[in-house]
Amino acid sequence: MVSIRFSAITCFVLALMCVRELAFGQSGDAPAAPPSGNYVPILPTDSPADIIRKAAHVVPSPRQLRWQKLELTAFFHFGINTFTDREWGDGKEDLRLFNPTQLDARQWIRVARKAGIKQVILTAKHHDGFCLWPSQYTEHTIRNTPYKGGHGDIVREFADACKAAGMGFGLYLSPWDRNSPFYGDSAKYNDLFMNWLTELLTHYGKVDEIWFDGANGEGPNGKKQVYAFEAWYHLIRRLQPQCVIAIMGPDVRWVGTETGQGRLTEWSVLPVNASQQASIAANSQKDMTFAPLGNMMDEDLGSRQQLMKASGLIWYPAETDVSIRPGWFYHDKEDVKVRTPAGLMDLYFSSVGRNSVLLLNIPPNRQGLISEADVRSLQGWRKDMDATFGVNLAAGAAVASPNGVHSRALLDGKNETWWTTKGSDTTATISFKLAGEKTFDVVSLQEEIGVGQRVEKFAVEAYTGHQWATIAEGTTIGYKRLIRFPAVTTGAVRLRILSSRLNPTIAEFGLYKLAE
Ligand code: FUL
Repeated sequence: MVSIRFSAITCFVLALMCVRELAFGQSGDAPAAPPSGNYVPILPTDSPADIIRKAAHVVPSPRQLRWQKLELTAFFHFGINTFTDREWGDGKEDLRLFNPTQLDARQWIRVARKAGIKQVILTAKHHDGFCLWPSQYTEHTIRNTPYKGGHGDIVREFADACKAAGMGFGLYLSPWDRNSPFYGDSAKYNDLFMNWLTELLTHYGKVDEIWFDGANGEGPNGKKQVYAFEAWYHLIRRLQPQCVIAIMGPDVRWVGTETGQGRLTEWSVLPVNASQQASIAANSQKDMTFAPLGNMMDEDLGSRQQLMKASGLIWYPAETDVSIRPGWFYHDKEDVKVRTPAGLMDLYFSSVGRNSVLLLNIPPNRQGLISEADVRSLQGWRKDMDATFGVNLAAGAAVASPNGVHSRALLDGKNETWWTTKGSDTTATISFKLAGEKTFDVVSLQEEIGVGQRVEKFAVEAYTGHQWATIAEGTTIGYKRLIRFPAVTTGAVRLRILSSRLNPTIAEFGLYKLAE
């Protein structure tokens, strides 16, 4: 039964592939609509070439694509730990300690928005079990704190502030719970968790992201809690179908560190094994609802070699979570350790610039506000970002690529239009005759991931008067690849695509000069 369904889907995917290739070969206009589907099964009869071809056609779901384009998202770690000066509470905290006297979620959102952040996530409940909303399923909530005389609801204030500002709204809900007496009694706790999720997904309007982390400490009496991830995913899909489920979830993958460093080679198409495939088959062929397996910290997740071992392929993009301070929660003593604007710029290059979304934690303080030190750094960073990326020095260049089509797309500022090659070419050289001599030290490359991730190796060269010199090179591009190098002054640049899984599709090309 399962294999019949797989074959039907495979035929459909292959048919779509054929339609697309014909469209590519025929004209230089924008190619036909891409195939849809962020999952494809591998059949025992597939050759290595078939597998690579399939990998090149796996695409993000609409919710994954929206999320990827956000580039910059933020975390707000706030809760009882803010008042106990701890990172992990034990669930026994005196709730009378929780009393942010000037809390203003609109200030958090203003600060984030001015920094260019497009979506934000609040720790509705961290490992200590304290709920920032007045849940009816536990007494360990904001209702039993002095905040607003027990009538406060910080999830509500946060949701309202997001909606008023047009900011994406997300919630972190820790599966690990050090307060609940049910934790470790798997069925009972999973029911409670479903109730919490239902409250959060039904009382606060549209939710754009739910973030589950993987911590799974021991319950009372040393019992191990087994999380009912699949039931939680189904609930989220039913109540908030547009919501991405991050980290311990099927839509967004943890990059594997908390240092802010993404991989130099970062594939968004990853292999799934037989048991994950069975889980996908049991649910639906198109929408993944399995908990991620495998070690997300491995350096190589998606190379050709990894794909050869797969039972199926999925679109599973990386998110880089990192804090603006050493800790996730606010601590006075870390006011002097806030990342500088230059440090934040480094994070941008090592996360967004490596085919990942940045999730930057900005923890509100005990007053319930983002501290001055963090605000200053974020403003300085934004100023540098605007000064750097405000003007594309490649704009107005004359573009030529002998085996390419739709060259105008490279400089039109639109991700949805793209350059590609004729026939079945997987290598190409695109030359840019700049509008005069320009000085730059950053190159920005973007693939149109709406049709898949394909480029495996590239080089950028500048003409130095006598010859072409390599100024940047790399492997994957994906949604965005940024590379810094010593400043170059030249009137001619070329991008060489040296290897690609299928016709490369480049959406945008940019040259920039870093702010002084
Ligand atoms: C981790 C947690 O243990 C940290 O406290 C923090 O919330 C981080 C984002 O995820 O797993």
